[in-house]
Amino acid sequence: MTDTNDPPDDGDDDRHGISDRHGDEIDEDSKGRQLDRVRENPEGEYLTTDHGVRVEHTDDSLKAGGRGPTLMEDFHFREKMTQFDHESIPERVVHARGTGAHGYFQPYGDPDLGEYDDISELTKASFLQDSDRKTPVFVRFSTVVGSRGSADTVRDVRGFATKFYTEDGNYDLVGNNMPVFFIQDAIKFPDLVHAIKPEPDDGTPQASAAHDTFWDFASLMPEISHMLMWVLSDRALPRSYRMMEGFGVHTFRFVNDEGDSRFVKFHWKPRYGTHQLVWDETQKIAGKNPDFNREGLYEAIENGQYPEWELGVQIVEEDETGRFDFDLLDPTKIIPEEEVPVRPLGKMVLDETPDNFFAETEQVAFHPGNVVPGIDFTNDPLLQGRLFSYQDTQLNRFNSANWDEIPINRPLAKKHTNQRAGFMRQTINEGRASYSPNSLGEDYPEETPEDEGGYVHHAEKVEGEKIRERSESFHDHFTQAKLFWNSMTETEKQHIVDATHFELGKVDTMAVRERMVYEIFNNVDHELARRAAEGIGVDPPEKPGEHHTDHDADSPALSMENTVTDTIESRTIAILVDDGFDRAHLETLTERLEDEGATVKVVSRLLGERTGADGETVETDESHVTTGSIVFDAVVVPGGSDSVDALTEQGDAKSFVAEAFKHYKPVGAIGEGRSLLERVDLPDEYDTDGDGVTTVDGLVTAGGDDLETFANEFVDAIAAHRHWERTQKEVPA
Ligand code: HDE
Repeated sequence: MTDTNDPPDDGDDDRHGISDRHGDEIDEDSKGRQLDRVRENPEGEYLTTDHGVRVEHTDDSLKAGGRGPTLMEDFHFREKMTQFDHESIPERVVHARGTGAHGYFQPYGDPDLGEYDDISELTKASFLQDSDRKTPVFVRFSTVVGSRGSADTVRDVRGFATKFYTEDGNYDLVGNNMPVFFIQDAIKFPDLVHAIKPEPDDGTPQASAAHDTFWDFASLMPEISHMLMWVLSDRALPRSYRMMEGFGVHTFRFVNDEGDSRFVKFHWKPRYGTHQLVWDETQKIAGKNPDFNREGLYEAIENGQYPEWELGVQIVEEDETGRFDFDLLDPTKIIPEEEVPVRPLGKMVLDETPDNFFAETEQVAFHPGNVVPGIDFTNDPLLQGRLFSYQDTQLNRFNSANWDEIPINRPLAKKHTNQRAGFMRQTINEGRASYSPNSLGEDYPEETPEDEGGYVHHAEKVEGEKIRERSESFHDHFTQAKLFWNSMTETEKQHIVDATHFELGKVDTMAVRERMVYEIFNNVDHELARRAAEGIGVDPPEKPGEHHTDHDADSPALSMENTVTDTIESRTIAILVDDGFDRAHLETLTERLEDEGATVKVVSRLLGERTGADGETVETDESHVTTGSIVFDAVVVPGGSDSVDALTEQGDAKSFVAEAFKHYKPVGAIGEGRSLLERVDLPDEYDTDGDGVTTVDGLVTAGGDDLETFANEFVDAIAAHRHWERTQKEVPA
């Protein structure tokens, strides 16, 4: 009999030439193929009951006469309604709102591992060894605080959870887009989550930390300081999931065949760079398109602009931990990348969207305790607590210990246990013996010795007294928060200060605002404390707090400005037109931008066709009703006098450009298109009248017909992402 975990028995080892249901070539042991076995498509099929009986009529219940009562015997009605009544499961207590995608991980052939020769010297994890072997993955991205139906673009940490379906079993790397955490010990997690979630009396606010209980808690918990810097920074406002870093947060272990163990920190580096939205934009997007990040993920994949990350590790020998002035087991600390470089191991590509949100993204269940030989834990007290919590929470979500049997969670590796029962058991295990040892089943399933792949925990020596206390080595809460602040550019610092004004501005209790300024910010950095205080009605402190550190060390890797700025791949650009637009401008630019890997959308006052000056039409992709500049990375206005005359009369077109300007985005205009910029009343230094191509602070204009130079400069301006150097004037947007 076939076990659904078994690889298909086609026999030969040629991994190519097998097609999935879309006709695409897939690996024979891919997750897609495993999922194909349970996929169903109603095309051409009859509607049936849950038990396969064909349904003749589903629009009226069975009644005693047209105006009579509904009859109990209507099995179709009862079944349909019962299914409906039970079709929700509890949302995740945190990370409820998320989206996911399938893809693969592929190790590099000859990665630069510094002093180490090859990966096998570091770990025996098989999925990291062979550059010919792609391991299927499913990744779920999420916000933390908001409910399942909340908006994507809130200020929050983003979850970045990856399930690797390796040949040695599932490995879950359940990380975040920030490398540190709020608390040091898992026992504080329920307190943290209670404080940050909507307040228990009135259930507000949704998906936001900006309320009294969170900041009350924060102001009393100095260990939160470093994480607060991240959450108040633009890291909490990612432009898209494919443009954020990921981190394992805790220190883990790599273990090789000889049993040698080293400490590692996991990093995901995005191919498209680490980019942000601006705060004003995030709030508007939350109204205009609350699904912005999830739609962006799907669109990028469907356009072939596959999200991609490089997986890397920082490696520390066990006997080298003394070189740091913090404890590697403390999850509120990073190892600066300048001190210990991130060594690249391979890349992950997301190239397939799920077919069914519930069955895949909602039912996927992660657990940091899912590790494979070669990867092990440390005594980080936050990690240790997580090892309990995730199994437990899945029991709550699925109401069954068999959550691992659901297709999205099922390993590709063979699975044989002595568990055979429980709610919703899927597997039909044969045989009488479901215990170990047994003689009736010839002692199968049998244990695997370590050298044949059995998981053996690293034999760390552990000795201690039973105590409830925090290690001395966890006591410095401000040095790295200051390191983060020092590493920010002035723009990034200003964004952090602005964030304190919003977040604490929403706090009613003055004592909480004061405690945040005096007990937390003033111990991180005196200037930060003074600037924060000014916006929230608190007297700025006269001198630095008693725990502040004076160090001026920085880590350039922490600034989002030191990121990839040489590609426009997967960016979205709006072209604003009305009837009478210049076709050469539209077509030349569209072609060039698409060649560079961007997506171009024609935006106009209404959907439907717009007619160019040459009498030919173009289809509008989005109207001002359905979109806004907030969801684009850049905007360009082609020439064509009738088109531009019409645009200059439209408030929506003007605010489109004005908002793009206000949000520091590249704005381009060609020929007559420049008069729309004039109508927007930009600050004086942005002169748009020149003859040739002029670029100032991401504002690119062309007087003549030199489209090639225009396109080159516009592409560079988009690649740079946002133009913080731009002078802001009170642009009415
Ligand atoms: Fe989680 N976390 N967490 N967490 N976490 C959950 O598990 C928990 C922590 C993270 O897309 C829950 O299945 C405790 C750190 C992600 O399905 C729950 C502690 C990091 C996701 C849980 C932490 C994370 C979760 C809720 C402190 C980054 C979403 C639903 C000890 C390294 C996974 C679920 C997905 C989800 C507990 C701290 C990442 C309740 C007790 C640190 C990405 O089990």
